[in-house]
Amino acid sequence: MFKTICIRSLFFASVIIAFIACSEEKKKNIIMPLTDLSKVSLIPKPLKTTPTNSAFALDQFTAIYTSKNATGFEEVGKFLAEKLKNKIDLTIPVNTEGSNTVERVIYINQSDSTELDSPEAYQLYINQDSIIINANTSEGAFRGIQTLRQLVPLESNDTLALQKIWPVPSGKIIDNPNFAYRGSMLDVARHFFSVEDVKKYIDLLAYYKINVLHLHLSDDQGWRIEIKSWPKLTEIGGSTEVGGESGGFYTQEDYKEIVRYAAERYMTIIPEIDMPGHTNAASVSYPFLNGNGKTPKLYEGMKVGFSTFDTHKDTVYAFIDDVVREISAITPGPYFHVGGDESHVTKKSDYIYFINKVEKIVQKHGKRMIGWDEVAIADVDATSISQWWASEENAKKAVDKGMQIIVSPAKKAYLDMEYDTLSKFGLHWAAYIPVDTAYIWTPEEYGIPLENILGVEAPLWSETISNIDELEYLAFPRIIGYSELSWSIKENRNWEDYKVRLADQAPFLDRMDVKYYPSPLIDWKKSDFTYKTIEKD
Ligand code: TNX
Repeated sequence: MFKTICIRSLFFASVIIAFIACSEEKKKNIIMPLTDLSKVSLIPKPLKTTPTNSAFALDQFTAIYTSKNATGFEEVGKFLAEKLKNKIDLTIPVNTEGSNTVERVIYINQSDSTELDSPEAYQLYINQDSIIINANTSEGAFRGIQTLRQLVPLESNDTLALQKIWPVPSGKIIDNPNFAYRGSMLDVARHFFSVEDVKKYIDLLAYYKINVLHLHLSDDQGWRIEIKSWPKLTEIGGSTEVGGESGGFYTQEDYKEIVRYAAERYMTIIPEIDMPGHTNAASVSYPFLNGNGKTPKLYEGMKVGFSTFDTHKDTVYAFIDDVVREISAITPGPYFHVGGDESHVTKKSDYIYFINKVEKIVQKHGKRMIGWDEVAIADVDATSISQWWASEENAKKAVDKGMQIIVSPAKKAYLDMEYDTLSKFGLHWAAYIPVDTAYIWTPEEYGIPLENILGVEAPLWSETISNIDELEYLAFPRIIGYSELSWSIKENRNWEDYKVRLADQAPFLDRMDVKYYPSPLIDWKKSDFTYKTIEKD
């Protein structure tokens, strides 16, 4: 085994040297442009960037190689090739053997260097003739290639050179996320979003190194995931949505496809079944669940806080056990979100009793419980996680219990808040959140001790949005700022600098057909950057 690895490494090292020697010959007549790697509009901003002011000449003679014995690395190489094909229409082979047309390499290397001190860390070395991405894990390599995607200019040089060249600015990037949990939530309960819509959102989030998508799968207005042992949940509970349209739901196969697609992008899906409140759709489907003393009816409105499970029936916990078991079995990630917010018609003692019991059910099925900040009033374990959205008192209780906290303050991080009074969609019960307000705050200094912060999540509630264009209007560009707030260290975050880099995202967003909100605070760029190469006789 060791011998094979050595021979392979030697093979790749010699391949790189041979390419370099050979390409020096052919490239003589092209002068690469002066570049400055530290000025490229990367988001999220990397930990450390050192420019060397030259460029790698990406062209048709470039090939991608990956560490072959390292799990997932070849797939990361293929993902990069596919994305570059889409962006610049260049076909770059991955791990081709014995090709003599290859002059330059992008090498995605599994490295055990101790400098790579987290699974998502990577180093990117861009030289004239090689690009090397070092990472401990394929996850780190995946984050690294997102940076590389952002560095490749859309336009090739337009000089007299014989072949098109896309100069990639040279230098070194050392990068590592500030927080391990960098998320967004999508509410598919108030309005249903198709598997295709969710995949598009996942693609956009992954480009900005977001690694968690939390799906809010049930609420008063709809139940959105098939539970085989309780089929009426989707038959009845999935049949409508806010405004009275026809709703919808994911079959377990659909959900698995979302999970698979996310995993391919190193993103964890967190399922949420909100309870004991926000449960009208479940109670309409199976009225024995209902605990508010009324006859449940399908609900298409927006007000919340009127529903509750009956917290004293064993059959309710048997039902919850089935739901958690079926969903956990098709969820590879470590978390199960139980909601727990705004249970205004559940007595406090009943609420505590309920959360205590449900936490144990979640643990029995091998998951860590997450709940909105209210769950901290129950006797929850330190291993459970509180998602802080509103109450400082609850956040403090969670800290006292030693819990990890996901920072999602509604006044700063809610994607469904209107930008301003002219916003086409959104609510404003917490605040107006223009693009600068969304970015100018410091999760590290928001009242939670650093050691309790798991990360940052930006929830997108969907009462006012019913299709992907409307989703994009609220999420973009603000989610791009949240990616930086959770990935980049605070010393690297600065609004004046960020807003220029954000302006430079417009060509990407346009290419991806994202209907972002064109905030007047940003001087949006119309075209992508490029570098001119010069040809010499
Ligand atoms: C509060 S945030 C809710 C949701 C609503 C949202 C609208 C939270 C845990 N609960 O039920 O959709 O406000 O902004």
